[in-house]
Amino acid sequence: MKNSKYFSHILAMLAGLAMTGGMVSNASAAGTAAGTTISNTATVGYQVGSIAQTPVTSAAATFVVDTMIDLTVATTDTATVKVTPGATNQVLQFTVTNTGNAIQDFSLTRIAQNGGTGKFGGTDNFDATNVGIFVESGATPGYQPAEDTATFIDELSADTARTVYIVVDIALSQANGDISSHHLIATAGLAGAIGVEDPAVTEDSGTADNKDTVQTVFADGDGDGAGSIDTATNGKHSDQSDFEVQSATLSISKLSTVISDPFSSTNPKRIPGAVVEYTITIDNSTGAADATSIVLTDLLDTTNLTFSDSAAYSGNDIELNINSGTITTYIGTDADDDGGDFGVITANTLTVDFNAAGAGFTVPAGQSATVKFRVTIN
Ligand SMILES: [Ca+2]
Ligand SMILES: [Ca+2]
Ligand SMILES: [Ca+2]
Repeated sequence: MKNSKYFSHILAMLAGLAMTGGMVSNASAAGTAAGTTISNTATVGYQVGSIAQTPVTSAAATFVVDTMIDLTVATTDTATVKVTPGATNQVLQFTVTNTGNAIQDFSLTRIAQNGGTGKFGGTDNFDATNVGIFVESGATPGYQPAEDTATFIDELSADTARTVYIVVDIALSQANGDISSHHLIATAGLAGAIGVEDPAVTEDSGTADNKDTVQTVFADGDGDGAGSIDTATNGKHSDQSDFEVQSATLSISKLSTVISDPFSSTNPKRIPGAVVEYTITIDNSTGAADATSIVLTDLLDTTNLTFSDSAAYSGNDIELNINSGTITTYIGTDADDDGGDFGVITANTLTVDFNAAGAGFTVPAGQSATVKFRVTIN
């Protein structure tokens, strides 16, 4: 009987511990909310002469939970964001998470990396232009200039996050492989003024604990890990992401080969009456992006040369060969209804604009194209 009583007491204790464990796991990751009043009493039970006496209970010990400022800035980009020279509204994406225990505003600033290593390993070598920082409105995923217009995070609850964009333009002069790296810094602000950017929080590190007032403690980490962009426990956090320029790197070259002269087709020379073939090479072999809408023009020296209706290329006079395999040919001197002509679109000029619409042709990244045509020496 005594033993069973003892065991039931142990079971009750275990149940109590289990309940405590459950309460901890149900608490938010940010912990107990700032300003929560916690009040406890202590009780002692005792016996006198084997007779249980009325338990004695203390006065309540009451205090309020202080504000812990904590936040995490993290990019959601997993590699450099690829951009084209001249592109506008290019976006680096981050999340800002309130990991503290109270509602806060968060102000947003950017620091442009100046040289050194980018987030994803490249070396920063240029600054983007027309930089803005905007908060996702929640209306449509991704950055929409007309929708995502807020420039600070307003009244962010504990344990919640918002998406933030650094938005830039890329100068037309940037070259393939250029890197522009950016740090987003969020700074914890006060809260309460809805729709208004409240001032930055100051902490109460220099004052003694007052159990009856909500004091503020910074608990944030060092975002860049080097103490240069932000430091631990300064009410800020940061992360970094990079733009990488991907561009076509077009070069063009022009060579001539003599095909025949009026006297020899085995060892022809460049005498009057000789036929010469021009080969123009448009090279994008080192480019990282397709070169599109290419229109080739070549003003001929018609004092000394005559365009040849050679029919040398599948019965036509001009050949466009993309990546040594995709061949299109054109009649040279008819009206330009086929995408290649001599002297029709522009006098004395060879024009290859690909199709009847004049849309131009594409040389994909890593490839080249040649245009061939023949002339006779006057
Ligand atoms: Ca949006
Ligand atoms: Ca506010
Ligand atoms: Ca910090």
